[in-house]
Amino acid sequence: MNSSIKKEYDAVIVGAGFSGLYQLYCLRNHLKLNCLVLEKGEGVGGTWYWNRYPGARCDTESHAYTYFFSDEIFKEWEWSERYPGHAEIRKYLNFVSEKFDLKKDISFKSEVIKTTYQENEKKWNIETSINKTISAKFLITAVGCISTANIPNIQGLNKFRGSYFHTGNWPKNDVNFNGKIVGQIGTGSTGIQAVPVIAESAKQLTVFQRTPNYSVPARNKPLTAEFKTYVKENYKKLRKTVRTTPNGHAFIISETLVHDVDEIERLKRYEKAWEKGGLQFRGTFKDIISNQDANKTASEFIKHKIRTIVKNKEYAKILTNFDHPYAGKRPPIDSNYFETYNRDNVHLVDIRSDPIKYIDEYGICTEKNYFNLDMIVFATGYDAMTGSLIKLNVTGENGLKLEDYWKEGPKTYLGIQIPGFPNMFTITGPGSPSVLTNMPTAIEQHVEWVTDCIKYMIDNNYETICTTNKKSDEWGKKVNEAANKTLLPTVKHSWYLGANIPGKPQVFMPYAGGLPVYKEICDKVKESNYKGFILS
Ligand code: NA7
Repeated sequence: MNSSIKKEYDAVIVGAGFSGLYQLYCLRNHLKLNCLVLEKGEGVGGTWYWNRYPGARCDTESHAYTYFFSDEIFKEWEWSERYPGHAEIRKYLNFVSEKFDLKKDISFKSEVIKTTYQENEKKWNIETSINKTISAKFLITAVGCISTANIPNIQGLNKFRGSYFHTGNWPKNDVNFNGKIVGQIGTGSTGIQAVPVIAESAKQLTVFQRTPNYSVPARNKPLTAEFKTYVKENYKKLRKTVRTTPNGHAFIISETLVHDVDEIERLKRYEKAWEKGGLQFRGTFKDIISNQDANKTASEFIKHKIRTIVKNKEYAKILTNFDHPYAGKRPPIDSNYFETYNRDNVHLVDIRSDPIKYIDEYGICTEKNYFNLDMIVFATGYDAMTGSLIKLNVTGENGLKLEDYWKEGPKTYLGIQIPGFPNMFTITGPGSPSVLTNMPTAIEQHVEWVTDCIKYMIDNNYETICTTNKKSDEWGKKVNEAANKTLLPTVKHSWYLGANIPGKPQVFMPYAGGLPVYKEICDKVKESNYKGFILS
């Protein structure tokens, strides 16, 4: 719809993933606002538009990784596997877009390059890569939390003669690993998904691991007809579950503490959870992510499993050389990750003890070795939570640049608004539960809150809404308090803290108090007619 873009809108939404699509639906269909979505990709999907790497799959179960706002969508759509693959997620979001005729209000291939608040007009000016500048009263960022790819600055990469890819920017056409000697850097959730698939076709795969990762089997499988029926019949119950569990998933976290049971019973429960597979392993006991001793029992259990699976003793040692607790980083789930190290064509390099020195025309040189490579896969993560917002090049009131305002780390109120940036709303922004939860659940809560807020403004003839530094400082303290009740801030290299990006300020970014508590806080703000915000 590029040619039909107007100059002015009530609201511009940046991003056509889960959050942008639902925000468009709410503002356009419920509030009857004139809206435009700007999307860099050529289609809907958001993060999933770009994540097409081998093995790319969501780690939330499909019956929870879904919109719950529409009975119709829920009844008509059927997921095929326990965990949805990237292509099926795009198919789902295309289905939703077509169902509600959303695409006519989305401008694809339109990257936002600059956004500036015009104080006199009380409007946002949004400049795009398609040479169109649009103005809008409301600016809503729906840019995703994990969407700005991080390729580490390794000396010599530009000289490499083979091809290299970041998993979060994967080419649309399949990359063929047949007969190739491949190097993969990174063993987070993504790397762990990619390794087994790449290993199947590559001639040789060498994995460069900096930090080992606890991973639990996903036990992905096609969904049975019975389960599909169960999901449809229990739609309301499932919706209630995802909206009332702390992490927005469809599983319940046990109320039992690790030391409430004896060792035999504990191992029995871990074994059962391991067999069932999935993220719910961390819900086996209530205190796994809050108590170091309790966590140790889960960590040791997983370490033992890895040692049992991996036959090469040296590899098993590298894969279990942990310096962080289980689930202190986002816990991956896998399909045959550790088993893959038993293949003859797969090798593991510990780059903590043998760091990468440089890349040259033909491969990767570490301090002790040289690896000839045809291809390099960077599964090296993202400038998470703030990267995609800063990339919008946002200037608020009094020429305040977001990049400068966040120099010491992100400051927001509720993760929804930033002082000095009126009428700008950040869906699943830093300071909200976001990445610690099932994203679509967190997204629906935010989108609905923002929609209600804009409706309140319209109904009461308010032109602008903005929060204050005082409120964002207070909220920052609450975010820290919540984090400090868990083991999450103890992890040195975590992207929750921004520690994976050199020079990025280290501030714990997501709200760890759980979705229901967070929702209650947001609801109270709404019921108080937006106390903590200045409406004018
Ligand atoms: P992650 O979880 O940030 O993992 C990135 C991996 O890349 C991790 O193993 C990093 O090691 C490694 N890495 C990052 N930078 C470097 C450098 N410079 N050298 C060597 N190794 C490096 O990203 P993912 O894409 O796996 O997952 C992100 C989220 O997407 C995930 O939580 C899901 O929600 C979906 P490190 O651990 O920092 O030592």
